[in-house]
Amino acid sequence: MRRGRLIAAVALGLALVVAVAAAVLWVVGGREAEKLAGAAPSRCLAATVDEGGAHPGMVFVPGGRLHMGDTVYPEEGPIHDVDVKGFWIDRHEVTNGEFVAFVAATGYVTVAERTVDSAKHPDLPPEMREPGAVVFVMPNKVDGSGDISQWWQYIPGANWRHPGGPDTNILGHENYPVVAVALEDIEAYARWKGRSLPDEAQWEWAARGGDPRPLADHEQPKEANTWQGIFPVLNSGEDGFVGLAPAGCYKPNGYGLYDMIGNVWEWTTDVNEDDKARRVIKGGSYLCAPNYCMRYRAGARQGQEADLATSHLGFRTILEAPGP
Ligand SMILES: [Ca+2]
Ligand SMILES: [Ca+2]
Repeated sequence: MRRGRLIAAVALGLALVVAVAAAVLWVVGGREAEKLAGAAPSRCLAATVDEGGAHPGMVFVPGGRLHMGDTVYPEEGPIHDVDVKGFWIDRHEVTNGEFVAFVAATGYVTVAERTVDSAKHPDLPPEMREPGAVVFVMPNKVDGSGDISQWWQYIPGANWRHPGGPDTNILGHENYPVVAVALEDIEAYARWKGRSLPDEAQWEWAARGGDPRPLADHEQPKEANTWQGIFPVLNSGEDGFVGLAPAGCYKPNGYGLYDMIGNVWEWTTDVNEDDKARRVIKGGSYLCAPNYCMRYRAGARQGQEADLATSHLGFRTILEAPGP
């Protein structure tokens, strides 16, 4: 009996702690939303006037046969056929404004805001156990391109609210894509929205914009936020943005989807064949240049640790529902 009471008391105590923590997080999330609401509007987001329809903010992509893959890097081939059913997909990369609404409503804390699980990562150096994210920091010069730590830094305190590190924030950037989100975070977001995440074939099919085949020329696209110049030391910003752009600054593809190529890489649910702890990401980012990462193509792909938040990676959601 006494033991039962003790367990009940402990359970009640734990429930109270969780409730208080949730309330605090909800308030913090709410404040973040208030601050964002008062921030100066970001530019672009070309399709702010949504035409409505069954699923506002989403576009229906009809089904078809995708010639999946490409021929630039070995991991893209061989090109093979995949049948894809029709589905809805977000017109834009998910923005900071959309993510803050999720956090304000749920009190969700992202992976990059939590202490790293030492059981999962026993070999990490102490500085990488602090909550944080990997951030691109442009170097003045580099010694070859083999050592990516010359431009990627793990910065404690970097997360979706502070994408460049603790001294940065997202005020005025509500239309920019949210970054520094791990797979677990975006799964939670998609659940909250009643949606799911694209697999690689769905994402690639949507990115092709109605053309089932990879483009024959592998030129750097003009209508996408990529890197012009010599990565990582010289970026002319010819496309209008040296860093991230707000969502929807470039022409949409054939389905009316913005920034499938470039701006931020986007998560898919496909497990990477070479490392099961990784998922496939697609589309390349504002850091992709002809001399380093020609992955500004629908068929390009890269593996990414599922629990590592980075400053060039975001996402969009899908909805498997009947078309209009
Ligand atoms: Ca650019
Ligand atoms: Ca993108």
